[in-house]
Amino acid sequence: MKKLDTRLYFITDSNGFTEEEFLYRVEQALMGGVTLMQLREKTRTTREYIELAEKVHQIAVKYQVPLIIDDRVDVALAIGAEGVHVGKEDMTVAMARKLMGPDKIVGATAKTVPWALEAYEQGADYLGVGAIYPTTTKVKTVLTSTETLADICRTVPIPANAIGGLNKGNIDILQGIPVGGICVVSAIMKADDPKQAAMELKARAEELKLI
Ligand code: TZP
Ligand code: MG
Repeated sequence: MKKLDTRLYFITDSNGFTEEEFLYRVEQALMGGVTLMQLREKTRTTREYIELAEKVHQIAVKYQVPLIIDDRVDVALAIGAEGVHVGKEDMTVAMARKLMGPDKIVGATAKTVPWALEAYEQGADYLGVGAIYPTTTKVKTVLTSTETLADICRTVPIPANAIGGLNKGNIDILQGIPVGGICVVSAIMKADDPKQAAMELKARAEELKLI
């Protein structure tokens, strides 16, 4: 598996799709050049989460893209995923790191510099910072200013990705901020053509020298 590349981080959302359509979209996104992927499921039972994660992981492995499991260290370990992402309501970064071991990816949400530093000190490999714009994805979050994002990116020596309402038409707001990359759900998941959407988003981010 390739090493951590946070440039175009795609977070999935299976809501509203049949499993077949969801898995098709996941594969299309990978074909479009996603560099890191997170399976994010909030309402499935453990068994359902694991079953879907196994299917998504099989696809991700084909494209050599690490799969991160949202919230659940147990699910990540059970399916041999490459990593886990934890927020303030999940187990601490330190616990996730201890359980996942030194070689797996542990990501964390951070909305302030102290919070980002704490996550880094506890062993996080990358941070997700946002929401930069209001989002239509179901999530408990508040807006994070681009000033705070920039402070975090300049303070913490791990990649910090911008997240929240980002798409190819508005990522220019990140110009000049040393982000690790961009994280999106809807811009790819809900696109008419997820492969095309991923390609265009990556091209735009490259054009703006964000990634
Ligand atoms: N955390 C902060 S905003 C967000 C998460 C998980 C959702 C981002 O989704 P979208 O559709 O890219 O706005
Ligand atoms: Mg969480």
